[in-house]
Amino acid sequence: MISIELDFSANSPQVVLRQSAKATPLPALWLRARSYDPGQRDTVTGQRLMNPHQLPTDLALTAASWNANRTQLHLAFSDGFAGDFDPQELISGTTISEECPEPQPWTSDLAPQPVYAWGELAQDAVLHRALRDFITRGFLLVHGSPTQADSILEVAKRFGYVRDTNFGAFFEVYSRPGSNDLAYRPVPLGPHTDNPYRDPVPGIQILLCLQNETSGGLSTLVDSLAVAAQVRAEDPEGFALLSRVPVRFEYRDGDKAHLVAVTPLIELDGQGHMTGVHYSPRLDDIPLMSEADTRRYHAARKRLGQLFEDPRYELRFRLDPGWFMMFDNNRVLHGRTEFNPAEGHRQLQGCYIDRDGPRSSYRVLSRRFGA
Ligand SMILES: O=C(O)CCC(=O)C(=O)O
Repeated sequence: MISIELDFSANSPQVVLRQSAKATPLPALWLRARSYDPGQRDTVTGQRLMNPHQLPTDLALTAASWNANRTQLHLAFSDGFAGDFDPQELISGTTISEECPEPQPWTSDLAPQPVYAWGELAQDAVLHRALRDFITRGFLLVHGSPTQADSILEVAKRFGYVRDTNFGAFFEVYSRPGSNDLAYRPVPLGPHTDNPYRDPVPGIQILLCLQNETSGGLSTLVDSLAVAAQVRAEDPEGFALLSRVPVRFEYRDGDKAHLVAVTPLIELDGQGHMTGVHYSPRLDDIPLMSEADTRRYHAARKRLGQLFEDPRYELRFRLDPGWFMMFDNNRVLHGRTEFNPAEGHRQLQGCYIDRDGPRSSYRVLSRRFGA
């Protein structure tokens, strides 16, 4: 049970968050910035009309009281502001939340897999479920989608805003000699994340199959969260190195593009939680370290690479025309097996969208469904 209480035992009143025996005082500066008074925040957008950074550092509460049925707190502050506060809003503000479900790491035995029919995603209730799966699992498989020359853009717009790059708004994945990326040759592609040389890295990738007449070219997906958890358990020091040592990633395309980004292989968010990897062994250079650190780093990276290729972590499937896979480009590595272009055509189209699109739609739909 969590509640808000008032404490008058000191010189100035205190608002306290009570969780069983634990009492956490809520600082005056924190409270003052959370005011939803119409003079402090725009009533439509909820955006602040005042700048809390300018409040006096020694701001204090001067008075505090409940209304008759204890649904509102009336607080007065030493800068002269006084207003009403909703205790439930204060309680929810005490935890920093993205208001999205937590990731659920998976391995090759994932069941059921998040598979949806394109037509059904037009229903908001189905889309809401699919978005929840996408956020928890990091990928979706969808069948029955259109396969016209630019259908990928229609598909992408269902989930977010298309991210244009030097490859264009979308790119064609079929075999052509002399092309500007190994993805456009029939060679096998080990598990990787796309474009680690970009800043920011594309958040989400969609790969839509338009034609597939070959027996090879099977698609693979691997959850880096599951793999890295294993590496962390086996070698915590190695995991720490992978999340700390900056790696240089580079891509050149003649005089059209020269992209360079420097970032650790394991990606952590601002709160220290792992969100994914930057992983493309074709494109990375590690910095100069001592002999011992280089070996330690190498051992951890080698183990990570072994597990990325381990069938216990991998989903492997065939994309037929009308199927697409959409995946978090940092969390879920993708790859494909070799194929023989002499067997027939294999054509995929790909594009990128930012990570925030599906999360935004999920929150909007959650509000609508009262979830
Ligand atoms: O051909 C495929 O299935 C995958 C291509 C790929 O990995 C990419 O475009 O990044």
